[in-house]
Amino acid sequence: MIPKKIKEKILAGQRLERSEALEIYSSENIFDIARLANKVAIRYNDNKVYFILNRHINPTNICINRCKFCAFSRSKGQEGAYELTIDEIINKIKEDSIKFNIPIREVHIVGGLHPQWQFDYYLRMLKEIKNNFPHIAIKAFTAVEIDYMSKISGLDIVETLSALKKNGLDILPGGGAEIFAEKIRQQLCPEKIKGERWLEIMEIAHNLGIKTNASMLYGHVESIEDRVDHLIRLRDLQDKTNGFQAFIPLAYHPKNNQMGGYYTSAIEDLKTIALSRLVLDNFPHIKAYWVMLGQKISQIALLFGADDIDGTVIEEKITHLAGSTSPQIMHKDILINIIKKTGKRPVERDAFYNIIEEIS
Ligand code: V47
Ligand code: SF4
Repeated sequence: MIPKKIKEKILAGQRLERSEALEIYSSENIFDIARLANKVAIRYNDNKVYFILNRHINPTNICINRCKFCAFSRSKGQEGAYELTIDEIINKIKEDSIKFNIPIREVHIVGGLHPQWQFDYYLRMLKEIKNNFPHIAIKAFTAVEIDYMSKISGLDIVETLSALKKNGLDILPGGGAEIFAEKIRQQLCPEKIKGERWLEIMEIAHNLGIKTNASMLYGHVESIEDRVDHLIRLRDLQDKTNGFQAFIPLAYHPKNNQMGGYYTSAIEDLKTIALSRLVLDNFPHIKAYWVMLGQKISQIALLFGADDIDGTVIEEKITHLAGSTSPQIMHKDILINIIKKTGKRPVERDAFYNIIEEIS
């Protein structure tokens, strides 16, 4: 049972303490948790659930970090390693409207930390995409990649982000946050930037007027306390900058990586979505990423506090290589149908959450 005092606090719109977040998560009454989180979601976004026509592109899987949970990355020269040319990237975006009949509005670009690529390559990539598709927003490069680009270019983070923005970068995705707790992070990804650095880069991006997302990789070796700590650190930064658009809990996938373990359970997925909605009282959107949650759990997540189901995606490697059984692509009519069946109102959005169309 969730104590009455905590329920009243949530209904009055008051901020939850760490201990209260833990109490909510430990409750076995998932229906109570759902009702509360759904009420909060409605307070922020009415009955709307957002989706976007987007496509993912991973320019290379060659990465010097080799995080232990990652099934996507390869070392240079290893079987399966690949590098896309800028023309190949442009062609992928072109084929979306023709082959799949999807006029995409956003590209989501993340990849490995390539040992040879120069900063200029990333700038040209953005510029060429913008020149060819001026109407498509570019959400690209995690804070981990931004830190790496700053190292290879010799520029500081402000200069690195400013150059990327000048060449077409619109938004930063939320990846690379994993879990901030240092002890766990060391087990997951010892080579990766620390949680503090991830937050610092996001703060700089926000101060430059670049909106970003945030994520949390959950369901591996972290504790519930680590999850709550992660959420509270994000909430603290959002209090300062108000630069985060959406939070995406990323369900751990255990296949073909060094860590192994288990898939997350449905209960864990739904509770984590709800807890995110309840703790992140200053985040406008909570995303139920269907690629990781699957079509059915992501649909139920829309009744557990999520107000966004991401998009068409079209091609996804990171989760599929780690054992996702979701399809690669989700067409607009299916997204609309999933949302409608929850009793919510589907809303097509752009990359900045401007409404394109409310579907009745
Ligand atoms: O940063 C890697 C995670 C992230 C695994 O901002 C894994 O709108 C689960 O960040 N199991 C990339 N997760 C995905 C991501 C994302 C996705 C959709 C939308 C947005 C957004 C961001 O995937 C990585 C890492 O945290 N990841 N391996 C795995 N085995
Ligand atoms: Fe590289 Fe990102 Fe995979 Fe880590 S999660 S190995 S940084 S591609």
